[in-house]
Amino acid sequence: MQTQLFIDGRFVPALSGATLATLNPHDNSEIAQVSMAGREDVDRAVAAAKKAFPAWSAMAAADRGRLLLKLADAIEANADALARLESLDTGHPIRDTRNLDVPRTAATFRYFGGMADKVEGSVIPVEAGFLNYLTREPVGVVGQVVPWNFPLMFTSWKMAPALAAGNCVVMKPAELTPLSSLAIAALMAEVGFPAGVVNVLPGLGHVAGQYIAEHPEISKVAFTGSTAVGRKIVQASSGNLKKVQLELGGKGANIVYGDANLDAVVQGSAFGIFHNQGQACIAASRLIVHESIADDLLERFTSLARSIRIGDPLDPSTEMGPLTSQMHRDRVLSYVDVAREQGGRVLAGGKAPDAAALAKGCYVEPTIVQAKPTDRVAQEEVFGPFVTVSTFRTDEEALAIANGTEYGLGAGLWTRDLQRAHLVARQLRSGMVWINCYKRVSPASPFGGVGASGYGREMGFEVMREYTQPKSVWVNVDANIPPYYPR
Ligand code: TAP
Repeated sequence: MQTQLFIDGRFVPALSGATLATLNPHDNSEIAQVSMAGREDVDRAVAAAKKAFPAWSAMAAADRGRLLLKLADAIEANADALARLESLDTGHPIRDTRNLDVPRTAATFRYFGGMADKVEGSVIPVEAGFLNYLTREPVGVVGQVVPWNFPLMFTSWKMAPALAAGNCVVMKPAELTPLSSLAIAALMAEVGFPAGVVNVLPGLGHVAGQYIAEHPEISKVAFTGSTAVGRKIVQASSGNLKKVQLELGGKGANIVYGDANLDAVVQGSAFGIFHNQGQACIAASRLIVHESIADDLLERFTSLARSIRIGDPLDPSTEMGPLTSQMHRDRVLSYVDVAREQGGRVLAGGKAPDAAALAKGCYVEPTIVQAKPTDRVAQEEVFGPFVTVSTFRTDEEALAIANGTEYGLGAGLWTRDLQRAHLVARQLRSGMVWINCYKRVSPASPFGGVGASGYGREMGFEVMREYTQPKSVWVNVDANIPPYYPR
């Protein structure tokens, strides 16, 4: 297990010698002491990335792609160890890290390995006598700041497209969960990525993260995390006007119409909110139900929530693990009081589990709260296994509730009515919409939001636009046409 900073192809201690413990959220025991980067370490990493950039960006795109494909193979070859490390550090159940996080991480590196040599330019029809063509060039050194909820997967979401496009990377994982990004860095060194192309700097957000956003030699910063820090990133980036890409919070609307298949709704909604203990920006955190089916649906949904097996993330039978930190668990539980103060009714959960074996960990029971759409718990991102339920009578009312927060990341709807499904999908103020499913993601499909959920898109070809800049080239190709505007 690597616990030092990864700079210029090597693991090195922070210049200050500072380290911080990373904890196992199952029992809050220490897993390891991890080096914490200071500003001077960010400078070292940026210098290494800058040095590596000319050769990396000039390398044949297919060769960059080949390295990403080799990395995907190496991730699969080390799948069990990576899954275990991620479960230890984050609290995700091992069945999820093994079956979802690790395969999705490999799939993302593989998808962008294939993408590397497909980023084409275009020829633009301008006036006679001139050829105008457009190429896409890498941005340069890019800074990336990632959160603690899916650290392994987000390492691939951030790094893979940036590298495929020919950029060099300085990435800061969250202080709570640095281990899987360091493990990926070690695999990158093993499969032959040139030194300096990728640098991974565990560190504190307000120190290393802030300096990455400010750094005058970083040309772009890509951030995933809270809306509050997203705003700070924008401000910090203004010094050298770097490109900014923000994937921020969400408050996912999950609308269930009266004609929906309730078996599918119950299963899909439980996955939407309880997977990864609800610590997902696209969590289905607001269940919005037609009044005609509300009683039936809530009975089934609460009974499923109560049956979820909570326990040690390393136990293969565990369906829900602990939240990733004690502080975050306390924050999530504090929202139960907030709900009650505004008249909310707790239908399930609302507390830590009683089991003595879980007493030292950051556990919260799956929690369902009936609340008004304007209540704080239905407006603010709780980021836990915490879903609000409200009812509606008309389609207009459902849409108004769904669009009634500052966020606009993911939203879902369940109906058998095809026309309504597409009409509502068009009217939802949201970067992603799921019809009769929830929380589907793919490296091929653009991911991102509007409003307080940020801007820019990850994944698909869209993200290649984020990690490149267009260059327009004019060529005078006709000797009979004056190369200047006639006077
Ligand atoms: P954030 O504070 O937003 O942390 C995300 C990342 O930003 C971490 O790497 C963090 O470093 C870093 N960071 C913190 N302050 C920074 C600054 N001034 N400049 C640059 N980087 C900075 O999220 P959190 O505190 O971990 O969670 C708070 C809430 O944010 C959650 O409850 C949830 O609502 C939301 N959240 C959303 C997402 C997604 S996927 N949209 C993910 C996580 C959290 P440190 O690790 O050192 O703090």
